[in-house]
Amino acid sequence: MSDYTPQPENKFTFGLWTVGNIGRDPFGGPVREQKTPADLVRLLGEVGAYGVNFHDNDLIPIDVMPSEAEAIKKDFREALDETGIVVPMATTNLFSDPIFKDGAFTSNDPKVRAYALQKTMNAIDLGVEFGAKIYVFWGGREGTETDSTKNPVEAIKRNREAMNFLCDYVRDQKYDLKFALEAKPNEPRGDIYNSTTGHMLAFIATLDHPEMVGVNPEVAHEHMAGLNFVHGVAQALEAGKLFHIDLNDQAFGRYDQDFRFGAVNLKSAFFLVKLLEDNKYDSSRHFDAHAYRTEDYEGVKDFARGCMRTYLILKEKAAQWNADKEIQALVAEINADDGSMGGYFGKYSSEKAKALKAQPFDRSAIAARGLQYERLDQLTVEVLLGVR
Ligand code: DIG
Ligand code: MN
Ligand code: MN
Repeated sequence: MSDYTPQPENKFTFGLWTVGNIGRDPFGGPVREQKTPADLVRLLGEVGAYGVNFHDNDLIPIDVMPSEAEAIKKDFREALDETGIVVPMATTNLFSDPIFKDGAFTSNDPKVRAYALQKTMNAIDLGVEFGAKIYVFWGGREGTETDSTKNPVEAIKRNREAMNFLCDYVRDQKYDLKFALEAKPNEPRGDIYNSTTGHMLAFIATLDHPEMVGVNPEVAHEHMAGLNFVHGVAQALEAGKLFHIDLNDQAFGRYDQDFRFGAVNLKSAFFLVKLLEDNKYDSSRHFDAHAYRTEDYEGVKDFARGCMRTYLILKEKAAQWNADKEIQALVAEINADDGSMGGYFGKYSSEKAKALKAQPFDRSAIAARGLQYERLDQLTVEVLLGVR
């Protein structure tokens, strides 16, 4: 049994906006004082995080004077040096300023679309300055409240044009940087384009440089769409496109709750950790979440520690599941193969097709087999409940 202390190799990261969330919601103002980026880095150092991520304006407020920006960056750099915290990912805030009220890259106003490209290029420069290797795009305002306002085909083309331009910017600058696209079905817009990780994977395939672009799936966002998050992540992994991941939790059928990792759906969190660890996922484990509005900064630290502890406990449970003799015997039985069908799989041939069309099958005998999934799932639940 480990003591669940986070280690650098876990690559646990938090955004400045997560532990720096001051508790505003649509029905109430702040409940915590705003901390500086440097102080948030120190808080993350105290709880044992590996890295910190930021939107451009989390670090440098949008209208700050250049001299103040330099002072903020200096303080931030000092805190990074002091704590050893690194910056694996950066992103652009293309959703807070009123100019983005109707989107950024998909806005109907070409001035907004052009400004969004300028802001993103500057934000990419800032992220690279602090060592970011992954750049996330979350198009929070790229959507509509009514489809009378925008041709959805045109919106896709505008999104693609922006992505292609920015991929070429990164290539032109010779930055060692990859893009990770983050989907969300709605909120703050009534509907957001490229609403799930699956949509993003399809969109990436249409870009000029798809090799530079992957996905950043978020638990809460796929749950908002009523989807099995583990299956979406598995599809991204299998396609070699899981460049980053936003871990948190979310009750189905709710607004974006961004709860502490594992706070709601422990079983799906377990299967997610098992998938990531079994597949030796090696990028950041980013907790894009925030503490309850009820908390002070000690509670924020409890939140951050809880995210990391729950991940490490579930990582240990996954190893236990993989080593459990009764479970593994069942898994072997479920996947038993007498080799008799082997000649029909793999690459197609007309001989295979001809032979398979002649192959007799005793459907009722095959269907009569009991698969023991109830037993396997109960054993899984008992691993999670700590009684095995
Ligand atoms: C929200 O889930 C989004 C923004 O916070 C940010 O752009 C992205 C980075 O993880 N997640
Ligand atoms: Mn979210
Ligand atoms: Mn996110």
